[in-house]
Amino acid sequence: MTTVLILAVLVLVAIAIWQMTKIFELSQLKAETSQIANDSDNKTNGYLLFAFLIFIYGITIFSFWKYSKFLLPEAASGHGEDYDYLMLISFVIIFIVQTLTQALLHYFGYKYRGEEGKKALFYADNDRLEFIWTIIPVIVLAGLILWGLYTWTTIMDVNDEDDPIVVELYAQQFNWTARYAGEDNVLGDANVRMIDINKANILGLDESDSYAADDIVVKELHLPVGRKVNFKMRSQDVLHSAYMPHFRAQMNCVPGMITEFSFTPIYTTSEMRQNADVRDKVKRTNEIRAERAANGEENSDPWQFDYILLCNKICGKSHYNMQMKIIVETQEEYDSWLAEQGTFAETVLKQDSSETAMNMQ
Ligand SMILES: [Cu+2]
Repeated sequence: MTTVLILAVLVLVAIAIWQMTKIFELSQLKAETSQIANDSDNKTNGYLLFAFLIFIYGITIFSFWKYSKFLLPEAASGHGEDYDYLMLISFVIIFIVQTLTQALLHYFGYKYRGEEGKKALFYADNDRLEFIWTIIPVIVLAGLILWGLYTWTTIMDVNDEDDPIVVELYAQQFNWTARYAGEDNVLGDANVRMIDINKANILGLDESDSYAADDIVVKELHLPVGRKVNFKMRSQDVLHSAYMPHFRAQMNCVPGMITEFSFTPIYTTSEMRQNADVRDKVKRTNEIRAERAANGEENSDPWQFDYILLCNKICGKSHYNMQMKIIVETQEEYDSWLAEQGTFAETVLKQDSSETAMNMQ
């Protein structure tokens, strides 16, 4: 009902404006009524171009001032700095070119506006000018692409140098599971066909593979700071994407194949919590949460920063909530945490052998 009323009011206002315009036109009968733009019209449009130019510059500056706080904080991985620098340089180049070309475009629009008696110059082409405005973008873009390719191949080079830890990230609708390779640092074979929910073999580890016995399956990812990690991604069902924004890392998880990504975390979780941008974000979030708490709304508990693994492929209805906490800590903290986790042999296989023993009795 309210919508109908609002629509009726809008229609009436539109009719009123139309009628008023007609009255205004009738009262101006003696004035110029030609549909052809005259010098004064062209000049007004020229000034409007400048007004639009100021508007786009203004909105750019406003967006930087208002929204740059939503960008990610400093990268927390070894390669993250190169990645961010490449993005920064690309942004700076786009920003400078955009500012200059828009100013020239609008200025020439004004300068060569239509004027009574002025005839446009017929100017077919100019090889030198065309060469200049072709070669400059070619050099800049080729430079950016080559630099980007170099950065890409460096980041994507997953190898066994520097004694990396091997961790599997297993994606399924709608959660993540991590598997550490254990003492031997080799992941045991696994296949979705070997999943046995009754024995809690949720990743389908091959029970006969000796490499699998010391594997450790967990629901929270712990990483030691300064140590390279080689991730191997698997998916149980559909395409997922392992996205760790603070480490500038993302890799698709594809059913039926193993994909890889490698990085070295350089700041522990507690160091990152001291980062100025992170503290600012936590403060802003907790102000909103305090307000929610005062109003008795949900999701009002104070929040503290943690690294996170998210799914970045829309994989189903609960995709938005497919995440896992990542804790980066010192080597000692990591070692003692890992020692507390049961291996595949201690959990699934042990249960298996005790069942067999019971059956034999
Ligand atoms: Cu997903």
